[in-house]
This record gives sequence, structure tokens and C-alpha cells, in this order.
Amino acid sequence: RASLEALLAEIAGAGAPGSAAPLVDGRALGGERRPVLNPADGRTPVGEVAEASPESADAAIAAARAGFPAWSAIPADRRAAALERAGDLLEARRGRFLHLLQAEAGKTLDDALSELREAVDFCRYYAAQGRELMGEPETMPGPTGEANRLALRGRGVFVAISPWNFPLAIFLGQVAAALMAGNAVVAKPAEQTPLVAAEAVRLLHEAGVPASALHFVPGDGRVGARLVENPHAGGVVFTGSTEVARLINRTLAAKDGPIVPLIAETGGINAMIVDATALPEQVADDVATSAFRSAGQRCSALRLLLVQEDVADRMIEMIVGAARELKVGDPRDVSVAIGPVIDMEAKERLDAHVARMSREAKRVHLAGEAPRSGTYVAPHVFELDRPGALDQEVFGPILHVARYRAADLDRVLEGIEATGYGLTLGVHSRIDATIERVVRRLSVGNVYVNRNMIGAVVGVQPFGGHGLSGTGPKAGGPHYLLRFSTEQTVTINTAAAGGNAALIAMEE
Ligand code: UN1
Repeated sequence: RASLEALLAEIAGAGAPGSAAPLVDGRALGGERRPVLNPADGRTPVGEVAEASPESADAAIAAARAGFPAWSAIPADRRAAALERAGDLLEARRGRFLHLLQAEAGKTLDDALSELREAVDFCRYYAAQGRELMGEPETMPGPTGEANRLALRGRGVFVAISPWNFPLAIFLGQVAAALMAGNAVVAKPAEQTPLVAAEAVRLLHEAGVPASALHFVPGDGRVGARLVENPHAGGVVFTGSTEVARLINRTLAAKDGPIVPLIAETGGINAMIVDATALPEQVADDVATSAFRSAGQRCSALRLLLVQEDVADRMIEMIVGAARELKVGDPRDVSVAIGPVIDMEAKERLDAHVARMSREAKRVHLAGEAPRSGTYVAPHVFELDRPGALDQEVFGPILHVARYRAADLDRVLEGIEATGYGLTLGVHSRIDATIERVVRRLSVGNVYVNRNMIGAVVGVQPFGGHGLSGTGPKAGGPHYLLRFSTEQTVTINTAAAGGNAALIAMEE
């Protein structure tokens, strides 16, 4: 309790207005200015952003291009050290970051704390991975008279485009990985959340990332498009909607010049399968957490619950009970579990879905309560007459439920597969064979067995999906940095006299 009060005081003391502007070579550029408003009421200013013009986006790429050789020449362990310092600074200044996460993104204290934790973890994890992968080149076995080595290097300019739902952790995760791999970076935060991202950029510079290696261009999709279209963008990392990932993919494919990678992490129609052997209390708790916490605004969140009909009534009743325990309201109130959705547009989209489901669903099991003013959306539980009736990602605290007969499990799995998404999946069962059958049948990135299905831990539960859910490799996993890098193989004839000796010595 004492430590909670100390934390709240730290946050309250770090509430100065935020500011964000295009930052190119460490210089703040002008741009169209607008206030950033607190999503909880859509009114209270949190700070101000100057949005990047198309010319600033071009200038950022040009500056990153110029900054790349020097940054990539810095030894990997020094790049790693800068990221580790950034992680330490994030912890030291937690009050400021927690304030911005709450005020700009509407996060509850719990969500803000776990996001800060994740951001720190990304810095440290990619630093550790980078020391291992990008340090000494790997020596490859070969015939005598020949030396072979394989080294990883940065690709050049990497464009990082991040979402508003994890405006610190995913923003920093992308940037840290790209920097660690030796790239110069141009980062575009989500238009809803530029302030916390700008604060993170200033912190990275302070931690030792040169201004010439990291540039920042706040703005909307037009700025992102401009970056992606640039012939000197050497790679793109994107988290957001499937639709925008497709657009980026098409833009990259249509460009003349080098063929560059896209690392995309997108959405899902994430399902959970609950059979008759599952433990009801645990299911209720895990479903409520997975579907409603963070206001359902995680790409990992549960959207479609499939419950064996024999136990469905009791399960649904308990889930509704657990959902009723979750208070919706001002995220600064520590008793609140569900804060606002990100903006009025999101609320209107969700309200429209709720209205449609209220007419079309087979049953409305829960229409929860939320404050009327602001951008709050109450938890809802709708029963569908068939699972396929949910055919799009609904990014809010809305759960869809369908019943299945044990004999129809294969058809249920086919239905999940037919969505084309493959991000997260939950299974609750006490039968190992059932769990195995589900896991083997579905190509889903993250499967959670007998637990909730959000909050993947960096370095422990590498995160990311397949198909419509993204390209991989998984964030917070051992293969992520590889995709940000080029590989260079050097083969040396060690038997050759004279001239090569100097080269060979250099290798050693
Ligand atoms: C996202 O919502 O974009 O597992 C990613 C989780 C988070 C990742 C969510 N670590 O819920």
C-alpha cells in the first residue's frame, strides 16, 4: 500500500504537458500543430504534437541514410550498451512514462505498469540477443586452405510504424531491434499516441543512440505511406491492421530498386476452445482477463469462445459473473479494470457492432455498464448461432460465444482455420489428447493451454502470428533480429601467399 501511494505520487509529479515534433538529426522541425487529448474524456489536453510534413519524412530518410554507416560500424556490444542504458533510464523515470501511458493512451495502472515492464524487457532482450548474434562473426567449417565466416549487419534505413495500443512497448521494441541490428531508423508512432513515443526517442538519444541513427516523424497514415514509398527505405517493421500491412506490402512490391523485407504483426479473430473437462472457475477468470482487460484492445485478446454444449450454460454464467466484477471507468482510479477505448471513432465503431449484435445475436448474455460520457465501452457477451458469424476482428471488450458438440470438434477447428488468421488461441481441457489435437491442427502463432491468452512475456513467450496475422518472425524471440539484418559470407583462400596475410590477420 505504501509503495502504491509512492508510485501514484511519482506519476502525479510527472504530469507536465507532453510534446512531440519531427526530429531529424536531433533537430526539432515544425509541422501542423494539434493538441493531444486524453481519450477518457476526449477533451483534456495531454500535450501537443507538430505533425511531420511529407518533406520532413523525406528528410528523415535522407538523414538516416547518411547516419547508417557510422552507426553500423559501432561494435555490437556498444550498440547493446546504449539499449541497456535506455532500459535503465526507463525504469528510473517510470513516473513520467506511466503518466503518459495513462493520460495519452487511457491505460489502467496495471496495464501501464506491464507495458513499461515490456518496454524495458525489449531493450534488454534485444541487447542480449545482439551481443550474441552480431558480435563476432561466426566461423563456418570448410575445407583446409579456406576460411569462411558469416557476419550479420544492418540493412540500412529501417522504417518502424507502430500502433497506439502499445505506444511505448511496441514502439520501443521495433526501434530497439532495428537499431541493435545496426540499422538507422525512422520511427513513426501511431497518430493517437505521439507523446509517449517522443519521450522514448529523447530517452534513447540520451542513452547513447546518436541523433543521426534515430529519427522521428509523428503523423498519420500519409506520413507512413511517404516513408514506405521512399526508394531508400531498406526495410519496414509494422504492427497494426492486416489491411494496412497489405497496403505496405503492395507499395514495397511496386517499387523499383532493392527488394526489402516487411515484418508485420497484425490482428486476429482469436478463439478459445473450452471442453467439458475444463475447470469452470479457471475458465471464467481466464476468459474475462483475455476478452475484457485492456478494454480488449490487444491483438492477442480473445474474440470467439467455443464451448462444449454440455457445460455451456454454466460456463457462460460464470464468465458473465467474472465480467461483472470488472469496473469500467477512469483509468487513474486503481479499482478500475477497464479504461476507455482509444478515441471516439473506435467507440462509435464498437457501439455500432454492439447495436448490430444486439439485434442479430442468438442471445445477449451480458450488456455491461460503463460511464455514459467519454469513450467507454462496456463489456458485452453475445452468443452466435454459428461461430462463422464472426468474420472480422472486433477490437474492444466484446466477447462472442458459440456452442459446439464434442463430435464436431474437427469442424470447429476447420472454422477457426478458415478465418485465415493465426495469432493466438486458447485451449481449456484436462485431456492431453484433445490439447494435442487442437495444437497440431491449427497454424496459430501463440497457443495458451489452461490459462489466459494475453500478455506474452519477452524472451519467454515469443509473440506473433501467421497468415492474415502477420509475417513473423516473432517479437521478443530469438529470430527477430535476423530479419532486420543482412548476412555477409566472407570466404578467404588462406593458402594464397603474401597479399592475403593482412586480411587473414584482420579476421583474427
Ligand atoms: C498487440 O496487441 O499488438 O501478448 C500485441 C500480448 C502482448 C502483445 C500484444 N504482449 O498481449
